[in-house]
Amino acid sequence: MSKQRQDGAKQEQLDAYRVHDEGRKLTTNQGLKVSEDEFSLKAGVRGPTIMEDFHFREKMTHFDHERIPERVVHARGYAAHGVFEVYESMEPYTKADFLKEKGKKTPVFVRFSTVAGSKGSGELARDVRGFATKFYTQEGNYDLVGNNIPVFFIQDAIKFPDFIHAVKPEPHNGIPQAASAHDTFWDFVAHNQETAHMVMWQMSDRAIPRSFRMMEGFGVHTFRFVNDKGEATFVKFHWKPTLGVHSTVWDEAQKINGKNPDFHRQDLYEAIENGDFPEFELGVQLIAEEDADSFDYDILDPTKLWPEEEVPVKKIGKMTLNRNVDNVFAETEQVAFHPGHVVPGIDFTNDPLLQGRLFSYTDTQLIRLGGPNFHELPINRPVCPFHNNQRDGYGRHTINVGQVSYHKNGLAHNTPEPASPEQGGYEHYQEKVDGRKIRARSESFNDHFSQAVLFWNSMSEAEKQHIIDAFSFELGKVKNEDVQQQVVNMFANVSLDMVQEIAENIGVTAPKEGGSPITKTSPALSQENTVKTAATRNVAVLLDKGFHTKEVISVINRLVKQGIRPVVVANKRGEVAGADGQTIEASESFLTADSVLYDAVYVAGSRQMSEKFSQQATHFIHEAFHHFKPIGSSNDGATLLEDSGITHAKGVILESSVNDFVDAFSEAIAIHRFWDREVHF
Ligand code: HDE
Repeated sequence: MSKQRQDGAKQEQLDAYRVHDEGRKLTTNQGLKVSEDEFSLKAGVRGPTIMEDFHFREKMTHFDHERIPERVVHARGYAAHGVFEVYESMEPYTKADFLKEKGKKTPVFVRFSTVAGSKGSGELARDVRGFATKFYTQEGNYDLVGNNIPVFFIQDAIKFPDFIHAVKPEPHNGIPQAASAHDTFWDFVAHNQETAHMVMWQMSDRAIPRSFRMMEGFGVHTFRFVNDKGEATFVKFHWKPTLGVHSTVWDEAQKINGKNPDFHRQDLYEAIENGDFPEFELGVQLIAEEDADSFDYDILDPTKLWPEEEVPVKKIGKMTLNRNVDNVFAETEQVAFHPGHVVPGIDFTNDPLLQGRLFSYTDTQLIRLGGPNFHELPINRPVCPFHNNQRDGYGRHTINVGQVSYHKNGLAHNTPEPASPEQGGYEHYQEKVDGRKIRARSESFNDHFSQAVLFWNSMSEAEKQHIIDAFSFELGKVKNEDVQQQVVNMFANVSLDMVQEIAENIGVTAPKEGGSPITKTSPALSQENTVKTAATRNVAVLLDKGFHTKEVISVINRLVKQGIRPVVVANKRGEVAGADGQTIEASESFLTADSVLYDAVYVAGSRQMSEKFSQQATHFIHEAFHHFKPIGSSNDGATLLEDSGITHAKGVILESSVNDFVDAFSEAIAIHRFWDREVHF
């Protein structure tokens, strides 16, 4: 284990709830020892089961009630514990205690998710990813409930049920699962053009991440920091992964969904078990109140981002995920996030999407977790004390002692805490609000395309091609031609070149007019400019009987030294003997492993490769090549690369010296993908 786990206040609290069942005698829930757990109580060995069998009834009843409703969105999720540590005090901007002191640590719990699919759906869907963080601060829980895309589809919460209905499986036939490639989603897009910017992101590589560990996170909305003096600053939150932002390719993603629908959760789980603790730096973009109107977009519009080149991201701390959950249901399923869980120093704005979320999240927990006491579930409990006059309800755990359950009272002397810095009561920012009641959208929210264009302009050629391919796939699955045409016409506002290619691919009329005069770019939006490192990447080592022992062992050891994870794949699992008789254990066979599950392929081969090995390895290499992955061989395996005709291509590494090979191969792994192979799907 490379790094030490730091268990804080939250883990100590959870310890009180953790139960270890190993070696324990079975009892009923009432503590009665049971003598038998395989046979129900019957009237005679071949007779009917009888009502009196309280043990059977208890066991079966509990089982019958095991399921709770899945989240209406973000049902498919996976979570981990960790710690957040402050780099730089934010005291000038916020009185939030957990951000005030350099070095201060706060326990966190993070749940990553897809949005549209149900609880058992494949994790490589083309979709937004949820990135929800609960900070267990000394002033109460603060939830930063964000996504991996910095903007959203709609501008007003009242449209959320419509949007989700449009993207979920169509109600008349329940198809398709976890996919936006169908008529109702695109019909919604065409009729709600505020979706344009977000749809560009969704059609980009951001929507098919390589790993939860390699995604950015965004608070999306504009929030407020409020300092001790009551002064406010507008703030947007970012999570920046230290491993950089990386994606899969769409053909690969679809195959992963079949080969390993748990690909993302397994990646997160194993990284944490291996001590490769995922890290994300917390960044803030700040805009002073007086500057709020000086941008060419409305800073309260959730379909707009603040380009990082204009409003820099200040990194203020780092989150390290260092502990897997013990029980997925108790922790990952029962965790209840809410953008309204704030602490003093963090406040809301009038973003109409955020305002609506403040209602929805408690409401949804009430149905999902079955009543108003979900805050008492171990994963949801704050680490600071909590007291009030709320009482009773389903599943109440707390035994509130005493006769008083009301405010104001003279008998118990429990009062609110004034909002002074010393006493710490929460005070809402005293924003002056004055207006007529009106159902309308501010005109300043009307520009739906400028930032969609900014995004498009900022993409590399490969990223642009992926967007065109994604649109062509998604619209290609749409059956209604009017919908296809409307979408193509709509996105002519972004780029004429883009839609002309899409139109051609799907067989509708290519718009002749459109495009945008905007030439601005934001390099931070392109994944080409992200952090590049080979650390924690997995490499399939394809090995056949009679391999060059010294060389292969040396390559494997050197890769491991660089933090890379080699996985040996052979014709069969188990020991594979090298040329000198020494063996290496293959943990996977060609039946259990698949090219799409690895970041790179090292073809170790052997001097006399078997027919079976050559065939399987060639297929493996072929797929890796078409997914633009690094492929390498130091010696024996080279013939397979030569036979595949790929040795001229970038990212195909052939070196006979082990040192040179490992250096070049790791560099290629860090680059991640070699897009200039010019292969399109
Ligand atoms: Fe959510 N969202 N959302 N959402 N959201 C939920 O709450 C909702 C939005 C996000 O891992 C639900 O507990 C409305 C934006 C995440 O448990 C629900 C609107 C962003 C998660 C809900 C939005 C998010 C949720 C369903 C439009 C990024 C998963 C289950 C106004 C900033 C949290 C639940 C977890 C979950 C409502 C839009 C992020 C129904 C009404 C924008 C990460 O309350």
